[in-house]
Amino acid sequence: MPQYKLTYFNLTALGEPIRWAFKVAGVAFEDIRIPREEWETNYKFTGRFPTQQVPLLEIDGKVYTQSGAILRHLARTFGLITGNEMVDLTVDQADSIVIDGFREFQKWVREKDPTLKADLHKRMVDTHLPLFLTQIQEIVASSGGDFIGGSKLTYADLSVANWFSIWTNLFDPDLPKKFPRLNQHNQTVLAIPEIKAWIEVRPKTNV
Ligand SMILES: N[C@@H](CCC(=O)N[C@@H](CS)C(=O)NCC(=O)O)C(=O)O
Repeated sequence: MPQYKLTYFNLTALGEPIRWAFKVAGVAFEDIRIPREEWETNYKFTGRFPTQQVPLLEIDGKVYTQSGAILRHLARTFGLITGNEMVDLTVDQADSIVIDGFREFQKWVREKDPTLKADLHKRMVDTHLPLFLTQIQEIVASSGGDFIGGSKLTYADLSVANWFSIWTNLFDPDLPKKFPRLNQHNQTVLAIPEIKAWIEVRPKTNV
């Protein structure tokens, strides 16, 4: 088995579905967490980060960036895809919708002006989340099983459940009521023994 080292901030966000993939597969990895306040001074511009961003995964010392590429690589390696081309298209689609949601979330995170930040928060609650979550809920509801790809757990279940929890906590506590099928999906994924056990011991963070 290769040696895996994941470098990210002390956050869930883009790093957490990658951590969950390791946990579900029972594969050891080093979980390196950079203190956010030291990022720009001590890390970002050192040449160690090809895109000057995280997450970054080292596999036997070779560096890979891009959370989606990393997650899909692990999914193929650990069997977190269905193997059916058409079903996996739906799986990729759900994950890509979540990443569109991440980009809107990131605009809100980065905004410093309080008025503009409040406006971005409202747009997330009123416009972006309903649009994105309606699409994902339809995919889950028509999958024919508990998961996005039917009865098989895939990497997109990890990213969807992670972001559904984050968005419920930070944007709209009514998401579980508004999206009952996605809430059920969230509960199913969070109850997977390896994920449940990890959530109990993982560092406590706001995001
Ligand atoms: N497309 C990249 C986006 C990575 C990204 O936006 N990372 C953020 C943290 S979530 C980051 O490194 N922020 C610090 C910076 O840009 O200086 C991916 O999916 O990995």
